[in-house]
Amino acid sequence: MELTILVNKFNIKGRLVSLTPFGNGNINDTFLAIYRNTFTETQVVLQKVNRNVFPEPKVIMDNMHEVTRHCHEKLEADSKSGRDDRVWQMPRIVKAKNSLDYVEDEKGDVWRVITKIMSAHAFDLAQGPEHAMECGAVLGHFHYLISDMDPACITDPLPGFHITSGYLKKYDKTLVTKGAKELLGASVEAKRLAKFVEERRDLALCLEKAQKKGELVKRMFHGDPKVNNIMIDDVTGKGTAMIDLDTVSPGLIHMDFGDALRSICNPAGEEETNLAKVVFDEDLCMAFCKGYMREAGAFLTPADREYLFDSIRLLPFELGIRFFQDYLAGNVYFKTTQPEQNLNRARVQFRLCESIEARERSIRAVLKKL
Ligand code: GN1
Ligand code: MG
Repeated sequence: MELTILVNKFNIKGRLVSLTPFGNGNINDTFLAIYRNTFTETQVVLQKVNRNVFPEPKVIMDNMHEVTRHCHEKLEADSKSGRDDRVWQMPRIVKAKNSLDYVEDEKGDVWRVITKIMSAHAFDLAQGPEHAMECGAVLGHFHYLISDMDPACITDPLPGFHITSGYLKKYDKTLVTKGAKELLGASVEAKRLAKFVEERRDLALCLEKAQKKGELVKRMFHGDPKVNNIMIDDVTGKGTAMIDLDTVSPGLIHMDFGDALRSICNPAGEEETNLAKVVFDEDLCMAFCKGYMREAGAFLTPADREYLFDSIRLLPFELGIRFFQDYLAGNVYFKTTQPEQNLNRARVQFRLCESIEARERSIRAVLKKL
C-alpha cells in the first residue's frame, strides 16, 4: 500500500502536505507526516512496527495503549496539583478511522500513528552536563510515572529482552555456525572481540544473581532509554518526554539506568569508528545521576544503590554482545547500511565497557555521594 494512502487511514485533521523519513531508530521504520488546514498544522509520527523484532505487533499496540492511558491520567492529575516545575509530555496514539489503534496492510505489517511532541527534540549525542542532567530527570520521572502500573496489564513485548545470559546463549549458538566461523576466521578484530566476551562471561550474570537472591526485584521499566529517546523542550531546555514505548514492561530498572548511561556518557556515539574517542565521561555521568535521583531517588533501596555500578558496566557489555552476535549472524536484527556496521557498533560498546572498568573507583565514588 502506498504510504500516503496508509497514513490517510488514520484520523488526522487536515490535508497531508508532507511525509518524510524521520529519526535514527535501529528497529522500526519511522516517518513524519504534516497535515494542514486553514487554521492549523498537525504533525504526527507514522511507524511500521518491525515484525522481525516484535513477533506480535498487536501486542505492542495493546501495551502502548495501557502505558499511555496510565501515564496520561497521572500526568493530568499531577498538572492539576501543580506539583511539577514543568509540563511533562507523552505521545498519544492517534486512532485509525476504523477506531483501532493501528492499521494492518496487505502484507500483514502493523502501522501506527502517534502524536509528535512539538517544539522538542531528541539528540543522538549528549550535548553537555545540563543536557545529561535533563535526561536523568526524564528517565527518573518516567520511572515514577510507571512505578504504580499493574504489570499484569502488559504482555511481554520481547521475551528475554535484557536477560544478558540469554544473549550470551544466543551468541554461543551463533559462534558454531558456518557463517560465523568464516567471519571470525577472516577478521582479527572479530577474534579480539570474541576474546573480550570470553574474558567477561561472569559479568553477564551479576544482576540476574542479585535478582535470584531477592536483592533486586522487577518493576516497570522502559527498556530502551537511550539518549535519542529522550525529548528536550526547545524553548526551556528542560527534559519533557520519554519516547519509544515499545519495550515498557516489568524488568530491572537497573537495565534502564545502565542503558541510559552507556548512551549518554559516550559523547562519541554508537557509530564512532575511531575507538580512541570512545570514553565514559564521568562529568556527564554525575550530571545524569543528579537529575535521575531528583525524580526517582526516593524509591531506590540500599540494595538498588549497591548494584548501580554493575548496571553501568553490564549494559555496554550486553549491547556489545547483541551487536556482535548480529554481525556474526549476518545482520538480521539491527538495521545496517554496511556489512561491518554491527561489528563496529560492538567495538564501541566493548571499548566503553573497558573505559568503565578503568574508572570503576571514581564512578563508584560518584554513586556513593548520591
Ligand atoms: C534499538 O529502536 P532503537 O534504535 O531505539 C534496540 C535497543 C538498543 C538500541 C541501540 C527493541 O533501539 O535495545 O539499545 O537499538 N531496541 C530493541 O542503539 O532491540
Ligand atoms: Mg527504539
